[in-house]
Amino acid sequence: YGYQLNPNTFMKYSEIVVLMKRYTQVHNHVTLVSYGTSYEKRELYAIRFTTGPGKKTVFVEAGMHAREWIGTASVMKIIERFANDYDSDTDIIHLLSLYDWVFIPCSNPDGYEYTFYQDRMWRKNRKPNNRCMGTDLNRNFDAGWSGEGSSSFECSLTFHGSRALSEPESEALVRFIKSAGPLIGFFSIHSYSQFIMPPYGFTRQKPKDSEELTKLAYKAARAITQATGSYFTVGTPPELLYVAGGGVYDWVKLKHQAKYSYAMELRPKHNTRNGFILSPLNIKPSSVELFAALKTFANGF
Ligand code: ING
Ligand code: ZN
Repeated sequence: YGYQLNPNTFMKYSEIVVLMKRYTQVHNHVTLVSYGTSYEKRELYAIRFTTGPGKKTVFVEAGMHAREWIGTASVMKIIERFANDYDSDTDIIHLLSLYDWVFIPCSNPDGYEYTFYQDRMWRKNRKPNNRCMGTDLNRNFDAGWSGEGSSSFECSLTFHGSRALSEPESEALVRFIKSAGPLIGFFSIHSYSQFIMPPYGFTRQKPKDSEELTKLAYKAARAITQATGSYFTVGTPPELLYVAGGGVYDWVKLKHQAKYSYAMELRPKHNTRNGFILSPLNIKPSSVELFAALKTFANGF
């Protein structure tokens, strides 16, 4: 039993919230956390799964960039599994025996909503600046903030904001991460390109444990290929894309001591044309890919 997602549609934020509330109502191992409010006064939600005290937390965040719908949808499918199958699915039972799990399916709900009704290609949040709307939330955190790969121009897609954590969505997320207890893993889910990216994004330098983190990323990439046949490339943002300061996963690695901090780019592959706009038929396989990766990571921490 349990509430089933329609596998064939991308949900609006209001539908996502309704579903998460239902999971909390019918399951004791599920808690919905309202961790703040967006600029347009939407509640920011995280959903936590736990089957007992004393465990470290794996934290998965998606939807920071409004147009990257597949991340939100894939995380919602995984949330559905953690909610409904916690006593029947041996994978879920095992993952919940290892760690507590926190998921944020949509950390930028104002932007996300805007992509449904106004501009499908919107990326930033929706707080106005003097000349243009919105800050790139993944350039607004306090790790290499305002450095290379971000823009001080308000109208840019990668505007870093007036100061680190100038935006209600990033400020609330940092406060919530700090309150979430010791993290073992952190995943920032984006699209697209099919990449698994160990830290860092803000510099070409590598953390001391880079080799270990990279090895585990290769293992996760192989698990994805076994699960669906898709290929994911492993490398840091500077190696595969560009240097980009102010990202949340760098902040978590650098300032919040979560050893295993990764960013992922989900379907479709790199250099696909219009890759943000993809058929909902991708939701199921993309969630299978993300799940295969998360499972491999959790077993390898
Ligand atoms: N890609 C990410 C971006 O924010 C990234 C890549 C992740 C850079 C983490 C730095 C840190 O640009 C997308 N598609 O948004
Ligand atoms: Zn993104």
